[in-house]
Order: sequence, then structure tokens, then C-alpha cells
Amino acid sequence: MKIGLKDRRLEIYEDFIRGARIEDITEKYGISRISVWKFSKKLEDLGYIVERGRKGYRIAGKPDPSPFDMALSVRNIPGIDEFYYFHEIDSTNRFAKENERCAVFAEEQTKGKGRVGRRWESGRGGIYFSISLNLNIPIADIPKITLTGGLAACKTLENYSARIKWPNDVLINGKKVCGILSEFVGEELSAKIVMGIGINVRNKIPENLREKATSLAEIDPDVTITDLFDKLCRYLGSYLRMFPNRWDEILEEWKKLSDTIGKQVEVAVGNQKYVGIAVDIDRDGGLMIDRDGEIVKVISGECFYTNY
Ligand code: BT5
Repeated sequence: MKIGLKDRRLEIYEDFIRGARIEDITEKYGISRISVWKFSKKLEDLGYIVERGRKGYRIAGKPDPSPFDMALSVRNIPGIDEFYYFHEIDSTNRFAKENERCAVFAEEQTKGKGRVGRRWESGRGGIYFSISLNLNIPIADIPKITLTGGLAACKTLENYSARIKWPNDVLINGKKVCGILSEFVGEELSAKIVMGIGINVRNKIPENLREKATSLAEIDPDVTITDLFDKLCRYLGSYLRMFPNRWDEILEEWKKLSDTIGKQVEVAVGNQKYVGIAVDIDRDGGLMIDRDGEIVKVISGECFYTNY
């Protein structure tokens, strides 16, 4: 389902939430009573409960996730025109790479992607979300986009004491609950950036990942995808408005939520391994590692903690 962010249905949906009078709706938009009724039927097909009183229509119950609330949330992200909602897709990043200025959500992914060809387990009940942005930034800035997405996700999960592990993981109680995958499409400076965010909400974590992965429902059984998604979009919106001019402030906030700084790490970059203490993140988003007094910088890689 595609919902344009300027789509009138979004306004009518908000009127339904408020329990507006039918006459007011038909007058406001110059549409017939039957169109209003048809839209209310469509909402019912999607799992909403619509009360039809003598005076008007009112939303009395919502599915979770609620596509129309999510489209309203996406309006907080600058540079997005359309919201696509899928029950199932191969990968929201794949879709976002092929479409412009869009946000894509799926209830489940059949080929969810991690970094360097890895798989992202994407059972029904999680958040699988990608945005396609026309940011004219050099390819060297991609790590910054990943850190920005990680910060937005970590802030979203702040009530659960989430922390960020460099470069792209959000952890709760030391276990991964969220991963970010940023991709660069096209030519430098006229490129499109796709940022994908996966959050385990009430999707099942496969047995082989239980040691190192967790889901929010394990901690908070009442958590809803719609509320989390709203927070995520608001944080993404505010940090993306700060990007790239106020990057230093984003980085400072990231550091406050860092799980990695101060830890003993081993970072694998291709065949190379860097072992030492993570001491800082530099302005490019690289990890600074102290190897017995010698500081080395790593721009991307797989980071393992080695002191426990
Ligand atoms: C990531 O890769 O963490 C990036 C994940 C990005 C997923 C989103 S979902 C929306 C969008 N569309 C996509 O197709 N992808 C993005 P990486 O750092 O490579 O971590 C992958 C590793 O994390 C795997 O090798 C597993 O060990 C582990 N893993 C896989 N699925 C997981 C899950 N659901 N929760 C926690 N850990 C998982």
C-alpha cells in the first residue's frame, strides 16, 4: 500500500480520530458521503474499528502496526514524499534503493540484509524500515549516516537503557536489538542514501541467535510497533535536520550513549585485526583504538568486545 504524505486520506483519518461530523468532512474536502463511507470500509479491511454514529465516524480501535498513524509519523522526516507499507517484502532497503524520496515499512522480510552479505532475521512482528534520501554528501560520509540512524534508534529505546555499539548495533542488556544498514546508490554528490533500520519488537528470535540478540517484547510485553515507530521517525527527523551542518552535536550525543568507548575491542577489517582499547570516535565516525599507546583509526569493520 502506498500513502502519499500529502494524501487527503491522511487528513480524513485524523478527522476520524477526532470523531468529526460527516457534513464537516464532506464540506471540507468537497467529497461525497459515499467516498467517506468507502474510506471507512477500507480502514475496517485494514483492521481498524470504525464507529459509525448518527453524527459522524470515529476510530474506536486500531491494528498494531497502524499504517495510517505510521504515515503521519513519517511526515516528521525531511525529504520524504511517499510512505510504502508492506505485509511482506524481500528487503525494504532493496525497495528504497529503487525508489525516490520514500519511506518503506514491512511487517516481515524474506531476504532481510545485514552488512557485507549477511542476513537479517526478519520474522513478523518487528520493525523493518528504510528511507531513501537525496543527500548530496560524499561517500566518505556514509559512516556518519549510520551513526545518525543508530543514535535515533537508541534514543527511541532510551526507556529500556539501550546503548550503541560501534558502528551499527543498538544493544539492550548487552544483546543486539537493532541494526542499521546504510547504502550508497549512484554517483558521488548526486547520490541517494538508503538507511535501513531493523528493530526486534515481538518477532521471534531464532534459537541460534538467542545468546546475542533480544527483542523488546521480552522486556516490555505491552510495547507497540506504532508508538515505537512514531518515536523513531521523530528522532530521525530531528537528527537528519541537523545533518551535516550540526554533525558535531550528533556525535556528542552518540558518545553519551556509546557502549563501546572504554572497552577492550578487537575490530576485524577484511583480513586485518586491530586489538586495543576503544578510546574515542573521531569526526569522520571512525573508531580510535589505543594499541599499547599507539592510536589507530578504523573507519568500518566488525567490532568484538574482548574483556568478557
Ligand atoms: C546489521 O548488519 O546489523 C544491519 C541490519 C539492518 C536490517 C535492516 S531491516 C530494514 C532494512 N532492510 C534490510 O534488508 N536491511 C535493513 P550486521 O552488522 O551485518 O549484523 C548482522 C548479524 O546480526 C547477523 O550475522 C547475525 O549474527 C545478527 N542478526 C541477524 N538478525 C538479527 C536480528 N533480527 N536481531 C539481532 N541480531 C541479528
